[in-house]
Amino acid sequence: MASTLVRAALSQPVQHTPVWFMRQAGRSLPEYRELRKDNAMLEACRTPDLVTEITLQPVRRHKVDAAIFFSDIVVPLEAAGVDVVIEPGVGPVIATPVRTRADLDRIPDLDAEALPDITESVTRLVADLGETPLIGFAGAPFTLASYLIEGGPSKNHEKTKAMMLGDPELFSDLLAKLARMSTTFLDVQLSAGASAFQLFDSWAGYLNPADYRQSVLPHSTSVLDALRHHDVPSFHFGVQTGELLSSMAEAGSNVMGVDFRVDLAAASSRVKQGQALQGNLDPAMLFAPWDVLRPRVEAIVRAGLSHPNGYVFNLGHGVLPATDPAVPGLVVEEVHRVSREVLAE
Ligand code: 1CP
Repeated sequence: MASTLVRAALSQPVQHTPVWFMRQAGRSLPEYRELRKDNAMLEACRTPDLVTEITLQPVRRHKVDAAIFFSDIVVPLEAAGVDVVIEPGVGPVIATPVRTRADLDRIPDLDAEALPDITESVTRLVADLGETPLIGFAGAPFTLASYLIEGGPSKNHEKTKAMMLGDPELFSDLLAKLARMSTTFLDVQLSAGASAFQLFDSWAGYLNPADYRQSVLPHSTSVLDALRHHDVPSFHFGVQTGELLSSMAEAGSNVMGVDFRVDLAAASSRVKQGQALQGNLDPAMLFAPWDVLRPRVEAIVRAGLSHPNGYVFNLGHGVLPATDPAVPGLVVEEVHRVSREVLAE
C-alpha cells in the first residue's frame, strides 16, 4: 500500500495526517551543523554520503512521515554550468546575472547525464528509507529566474519585473529554459525512486494575479505536465501566495501548499476541485511555549481535515535556523494524536 503521505496527497483515506517540514534538514539540527562545517553548501549537495546522511537526520530525530531530498533549487543551474555559489548567511549568488538575450543564450540546457550523483543519492535514500517516502523538489521557473536576473537574493525583485514587463519575449524564453531544467532535475529524482515532489515557487507571491497568470503560470504548468507520466503526487508552494492560490492551483498539482498568512478554511475554497492542502503553521510559533503552541497545532489539524480532499501537515514556510530541535518532534506527535482522534470520529 502507498505511504500515508502519498495517500493523503491523492485524497485517499488515511488513519493519521502525515507531517513533514519544509527545511526539516539543515541548520536547526546540531548534527547537520557538525557535518556541514567543513563543506561548502553546493559541494555538500553533490556528495552522496553527505546528502543521504543529512536527508535522514530529521527523519530519525523528528519521526516525520516523509524525507525531503537534501539539495538546493540552484543545483540544476550549477550542473548546467552556471557560475553560482551559495554564500553562508546570504543564499545563492550568480557571478554573471542574466539581463540580455546574449546572457540567456550563454546558459546551456541541463543534460540529465550531468546529475549521476543525484541518481546515486536518491537510489541510496530510497533503499535506506524503506517505507518512508522521499519527496523530491525543484525551484519553479519564476523563483529561479529571480536569482538569475537579480544576481542573488532580492527584496523587491525589481530587475526581474523590469524584464518581465519590458522584454516579455526574453522573459518567457528564460522561464521556458528554466522549466526544462527543473523538469530534468525532477525527472532524475523521480526516475531514481522519489515518491512525490514539490515545486517551490518561493517568490511568486511578489506578483499580482494578472502578471502571474500571464507570465509565470504557463511555465510552472509545463513542469507539472511534463512529470505527470511518473504518476506520483505533486506539491506546489509559494510564500505570501494567499491572493495567488487559485491561480497557482490552475497549474494542476495534486496538493497546494499554503503559507502561514492564510486561513486554511479560506485556502480550502481557493484551490481546485479535488486538490489537497498542505500547511500551514507559522514557523515562528515553534518558539512559543508548548501550552500555547499545542492548541495552535490542533486547530490547524482540525481545519486541514475539514477540507473535503486530502490534507498534509507542514509549516507555512521553512523551519527557522534557531528552532529548538526538540520541538518539531513534539509537533509530529501532536499532529498524529489529534488527527487519529478526528479521523476516528
Ligand atoms: O549552509 C547552509 O546550511 C545553507 C542554508 C541552506 C540549506 C540548508 C540553503 C541555502 N539551501 C538549503 C537546502 C534546501 N534548499 C532544501 C533542502 C532542505 C529541506 O527542505 O529540508 C530545500 C528544499 C531548499 C530550497 C530552496 N533554496 C528554496 C525554496 C524553499 C524556500 O525556503 O522558500 C529557496 C528559495 C532556496 C534558495 C536558498 N538556498 C539557500 C538559502 C539561504 C536560500 C534562500 C535565500 C534567499 O532568501 O533568497
